[in-house]
Amino acid sequence: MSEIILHHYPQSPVTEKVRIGFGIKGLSWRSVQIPRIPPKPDLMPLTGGYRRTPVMQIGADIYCDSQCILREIDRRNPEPTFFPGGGYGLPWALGSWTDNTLFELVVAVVLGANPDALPPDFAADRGRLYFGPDWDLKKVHDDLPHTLAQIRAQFGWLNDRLSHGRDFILSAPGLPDAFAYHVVWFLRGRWDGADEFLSEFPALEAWEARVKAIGHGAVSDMESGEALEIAHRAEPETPEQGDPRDPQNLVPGMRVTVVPDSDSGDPEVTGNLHVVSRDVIAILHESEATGPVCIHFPRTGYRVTPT
Ligand SMILES: N[C@@H](CCC(=O)N[C@@H](CS)C(=O)NCC(=O)O)C(=O)O
Repeated sequence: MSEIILHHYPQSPVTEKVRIGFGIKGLSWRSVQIPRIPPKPDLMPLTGGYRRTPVMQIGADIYCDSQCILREIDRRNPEPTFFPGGGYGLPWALGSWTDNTLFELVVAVVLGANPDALPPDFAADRGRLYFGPDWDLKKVHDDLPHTLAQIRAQFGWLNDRLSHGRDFILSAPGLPDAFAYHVVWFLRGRWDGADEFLSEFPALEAWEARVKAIGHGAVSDMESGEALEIAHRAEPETPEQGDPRDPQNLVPGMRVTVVPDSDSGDPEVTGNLHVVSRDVIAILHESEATGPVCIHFPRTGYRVTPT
């Protein structure tokens, strides 16, 4: 069976969510380190131009976005469950809160606390990605008291959930823990004021230590060239799949573009639809370095447009 290869870099908070997911499942995986800002020449042939972090590769199947990665990991490794105590469905909605509302607030603190200390190319890249074409980190900085008030109230919800004899958000480690943990990990690791700010939330801090102890599974490094060779040697293993109820009338074979549905300036990925379903879509794409690959995306948060 093909190995799990994760393309990422250590500082990536969204990847920390996935790494904890791998830890919950007790997986062995290979780690390919990619650059923090474009160009990412050994990633682009695999993803067709999708530039975000992380990306998972299994043979010639490529999974873009942490939501898609965690869903696939759960499909391939149902035990231990990501949904202990029968907590199905709702964790994805919780993830929508942590990944959007809460993550954006924490990004504002991390980038806005001391914008002059950021490397200019990094500030320009992330400024555009997270705050739109009119990004202005000075304004983000000036708004920090408001931003922190928003985070404080929302961390209070998590602290409350964890304050009544609960070790994890559900009855055992699960997807909601990975979702909530990555924003706390991000703030803790990248903002000088975090230790003081988080000390208001003892139950959250105790839970944070428990989630950290789960770890990342068993990881070993791989060079990016080897990952490209693996994709080249493999064939995509995902069978074609259509969905007669698709609201956009998308069908396999259609040529489409896929792009994050936000004002982030992310590049579009173009290919022929291979899988259409309620939760994910996948396209076939080809490059000289990889041959044919099947690139998977979540439906939520992504816009699919026939060309
Ligand atoms: N919705 C995406 C968001 C991924 C994301 O924004 N990741 C950050 C890093 S934590 C990123 O891509 N930054 C720009 C980059 O790595 O080029 C997911 O859940 O995977």
